[in-house]
Amino acid sequence: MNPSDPWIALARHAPLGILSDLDGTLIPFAPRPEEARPGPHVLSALADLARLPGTSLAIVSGRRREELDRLLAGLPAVSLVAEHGAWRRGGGAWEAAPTPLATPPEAIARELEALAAGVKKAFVERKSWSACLHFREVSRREKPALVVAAQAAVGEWVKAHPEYELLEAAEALEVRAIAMRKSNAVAWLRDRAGTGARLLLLGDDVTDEDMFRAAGPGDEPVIVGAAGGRSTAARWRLAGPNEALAFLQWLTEARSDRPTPAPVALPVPVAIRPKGRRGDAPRRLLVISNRLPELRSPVSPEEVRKRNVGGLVSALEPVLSKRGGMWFGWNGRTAPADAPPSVGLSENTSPALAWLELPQQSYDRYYNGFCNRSLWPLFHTLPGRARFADAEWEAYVRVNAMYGAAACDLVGADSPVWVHDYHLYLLASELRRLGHRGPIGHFLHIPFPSVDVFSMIPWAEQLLEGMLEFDLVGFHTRRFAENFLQAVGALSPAVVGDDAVEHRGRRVRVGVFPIGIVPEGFQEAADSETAAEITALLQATAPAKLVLGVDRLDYTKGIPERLEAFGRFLECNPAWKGRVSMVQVSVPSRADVPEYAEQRQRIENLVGRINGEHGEAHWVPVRYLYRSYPHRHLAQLYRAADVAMVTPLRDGMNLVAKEFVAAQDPARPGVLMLSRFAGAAEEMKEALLTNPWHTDGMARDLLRALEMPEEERRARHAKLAACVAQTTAATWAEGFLAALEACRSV
Ligand code: ADQ
Repeated sequence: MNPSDPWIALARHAPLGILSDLDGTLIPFAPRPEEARPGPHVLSALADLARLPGTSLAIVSGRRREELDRLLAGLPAVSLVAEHGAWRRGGGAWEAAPTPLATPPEAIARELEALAAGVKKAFVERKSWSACLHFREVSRREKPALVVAAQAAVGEWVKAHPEYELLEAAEALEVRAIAMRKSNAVAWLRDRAGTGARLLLLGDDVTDEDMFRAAGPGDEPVIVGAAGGRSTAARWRLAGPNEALAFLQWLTEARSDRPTPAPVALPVPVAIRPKGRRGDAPRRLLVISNRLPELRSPVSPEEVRKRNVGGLVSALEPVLSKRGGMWFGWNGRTAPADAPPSVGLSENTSPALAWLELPQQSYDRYYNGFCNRSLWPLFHTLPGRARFADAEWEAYVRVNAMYGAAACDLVGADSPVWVHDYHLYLLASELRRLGHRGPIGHFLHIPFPSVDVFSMIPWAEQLLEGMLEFDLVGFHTRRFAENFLQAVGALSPAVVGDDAVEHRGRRVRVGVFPIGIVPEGFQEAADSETAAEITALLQATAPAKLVLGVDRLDYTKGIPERLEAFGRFLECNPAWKGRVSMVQVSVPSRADVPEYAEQRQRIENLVGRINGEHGEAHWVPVRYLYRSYPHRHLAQLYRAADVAMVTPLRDGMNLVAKEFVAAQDPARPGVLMLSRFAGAAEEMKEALLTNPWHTDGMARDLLRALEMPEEERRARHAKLAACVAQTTAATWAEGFLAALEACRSV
């Protein structure tokens, strides 16, 4: 990837919002604020940028309204935000940001003015919700006494006015209303820019950090200058105001229809923040997964169709939002090969998010390589699909180290850390090495295979060593936990107990935590009025009975095997032709891994074959939808189905099975056909269990499901519904976290 690629992508994105500070960012500091002013080249660069279609440009500053009006006169297309967000003007007149504050800082402003009065070149700048004492030009002899006296006065005043804070800026000291932050301007500009906007945020000083922290995963926060040596929430850096201006000019060119301009000094990633600053980070739960969840709602029908869904997000997001804490993972974007990985933070989401951007080559080898083409198939006991490469294992080790380095100063050293899935097995040893003291837990969302299969991994021992650095290791089922304990017994010197392992003087707990869903959500959605597109789908299949498949498009989900069984069913039971239709909904997944593209092809061929062999003018046997649906729509499909075929070749749990049960009408429930090899089968024994490897058997089981008497369906459903209500997303997460916290006290 070319270093300019992310910037060209940003430049071409519409809508685009640009929010930039002025002093220190676009113009160099001057001894007195009134001496710093944007020159003609700055003004014309801003005018050119603001003129482009689909572009919203705003200048955000600590300065007063009148000053901004004066400095940026003649730029009507540029919006202005004054006094750190207290006032804003977008096109029309200035308006005040909504504020809950009653007391202006009048008294403390007078006190500071009294202090400044006796000191040459000290002065106080008053604003609506702040007062700032400037001492840039005060003599070295007088400065320390002035600063100490001012700090003491402000310290006292702030104690009585907790809605204010003391801010120590470069050569100035400011008392400012806490509510007046530049982050307000981020939300304001995002609204003005319109749905789907990405934002470019430029700033240089400590007040701009609020704006950087408010950046979302699609935004690009850029720090201009050295940030005074402090750590920054920005993800990119530009050397100074001249570079920032050149970059904005480049952006204007790149955003026009003209050929792509030669890159100027584009922003470079801010390296991982320096370590040793974690003393001030609070103790709070840190969740780490390979990829961050998409918390933002999809904004277009196209985004809804392609939305990346997964069981982990469905289960963890509601619990974590309620409990607080931070979620850390890859942001879905890659950086050039030679760039250091960078981290970003957003505190204004729920949960708070922190993200890592990985170098392209490491990502390819680690994620598409070792994770998806070695561990994923092998852990699903499909060794024929697994292959191993030294370079990919090395990338796995390297990327685990990058996650560790980036994660270790996000939270305090005593915080509990919950790591998810097979991507990050080496993370605990890395965090320990960097001084983390709190409990670290790991939960595996996919099956843990038998020791014979596990030991096919060339680095099986190293992986086990990594797993044994956690304090708690959790699995969906008893079977997977036992497989793990057997592997430890066979491949490591650790002493194995029933639910713990003793290793190098440490105790590693091993627990079973079956994941669940939020059942009420599916019940309520299924009860609500059916969405138009689901009604249309159901009308197309009526009056035939409906057999439903819903999965990520993944070879472990057994979709071709299921289609084969449906075809066999029609061959063996011709009387059912025209009386049953199958709907298979597959959400796109890992489309850049070749096996997944092949799988898609295979499914499409099979659907064509079955429809060609059995279809009639008035009846389509299989309808195949390669898309994602919102959960509300899925619930309505589940409710309408007579049979759900949830038939993975192997699966950690499988949440679709639980969602289907939760969405049924208890008076007339459909039948759940469930693979014996799904983790869910350990709990959901009242489902019609089936063997996805046996086409004839599955076809017979489908007949049994379609013909099952209502009384039997109701009895089975009642037991299944009780199980789904008992093991939920909340019991899973709370159970794991309670066990993790308990590790500390031992
Ligand atoms: P997944 O392999 O992603 O998760 P699963 O548990 O079935 O599998 O969860 C899939 C989720 O995606 C469900 O919430 C489902 O509703 C949703 N989904 C599937 N198809 C969809 C579609 N077409 N449109 C919209 N949503 C769709 C991994 C493991 C599983 C384990 C989970 C949780 O592989 O075994 O159950 O993690 O631990």
